[in-house]
This record gives sequence, C-alpha cells and structure tokens, in this order.
Amino acid sequence: MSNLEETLSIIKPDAIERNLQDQIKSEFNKNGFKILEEKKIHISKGEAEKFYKVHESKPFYNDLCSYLSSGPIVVMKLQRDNAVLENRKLMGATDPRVAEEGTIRKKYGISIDKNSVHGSDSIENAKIELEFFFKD
Ligand code: IDP
Ligand code: MG
Repeated sequence: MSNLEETLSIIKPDAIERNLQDQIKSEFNKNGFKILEEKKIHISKGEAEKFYKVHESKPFYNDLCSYLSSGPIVVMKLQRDNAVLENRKLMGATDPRVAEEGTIRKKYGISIDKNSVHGSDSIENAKIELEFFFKD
C-alpha cells in the first residue's frame, strides 16, 4: 500500500550561499521525492517569526529568525510515500555533528544553527507549513 504524502522542505541560507542548491535537490530526486513546487524567496524577519512561532519560547528563537531571513532560501513542496518521515530521515539529526552518515545535514550542515535544511516534523505541521509558503 502506498501512502503518498507531501511535506515542506527549505534549503536554508547557509546552503544557498555555498551554492549547494542543485546538490541538495538531487538528494531529494535520488531518494524518490518529486519536487512538485519550488521557489526561491527572501523572507522578512517578521515572516520568519511567524513560520517558527512554535519555537517562540526557545533561547535561540531570535537568532533563528534572523538567520532564516538573512538571505535567499528555496522552499519546496516534496511528494513521495511517507514523505514527512522519509524527509526527516534523509535530513538527519538537527545537529550535523551527530547526524547519521549519508544524511543531508551530515554532508552539508555546518553547525546546529546552520544545518542547511528544514523539514516538516509531522503530517499536521506539513499541511500548515505548505499553506504558509504555497497558498494557491
Ligand atoms: P529541526 O530543524 O531538526 O526540526 P528544531 O528543534 O525544530 O529542529 O529546531 C528548528 C531549528 O532551530 C533547527 O533546525 C536549528 O536550525 C535551530 N536550533 C535548534 N536547536 C538549536 C540550538 O540549541 N541552538 C541553536 N539553534 C538551534
Ligand atoms: Mg522542527
């Protein structure tokens, strides 16, 4: 039984800055994801604050929002079987130092804050996050 899902992926400013966009997109393609929609945008700090609202109470919230709005990002609507979980697996742990071999964060991440990619963490949040960037 297939379980086709959609999830949000973001290629973060540190990766765009280092020109890793095509390499990271090919990781998704190699791993069976279809990129249904994508756009390169530069969001404001206010938009980043809205997007990361769940982290409002965290000590790193302000830096996180400054960072996500510090340069262009690529937002993508990804589709495959179990896309939410499979994308989290492909990304690896939040901290690239402990991310598993072969994961995007292990390969390309610089640090816990500059970890190259975002991915939705649940089906419910995927819907909310996709709506945030791709309201039709
Ligand atoms: P995730 O991106 O793996 O889902 P979250 O816990 O949702 O991780 O955190 C969102 C983002 O906030 C992370 O990707 C990372 O960039 C940043 N972050 C998380 N924990 C820390 C921290 O302890 N210090 C600095 N930045 C952090
Ligand atoms: Mg998260």
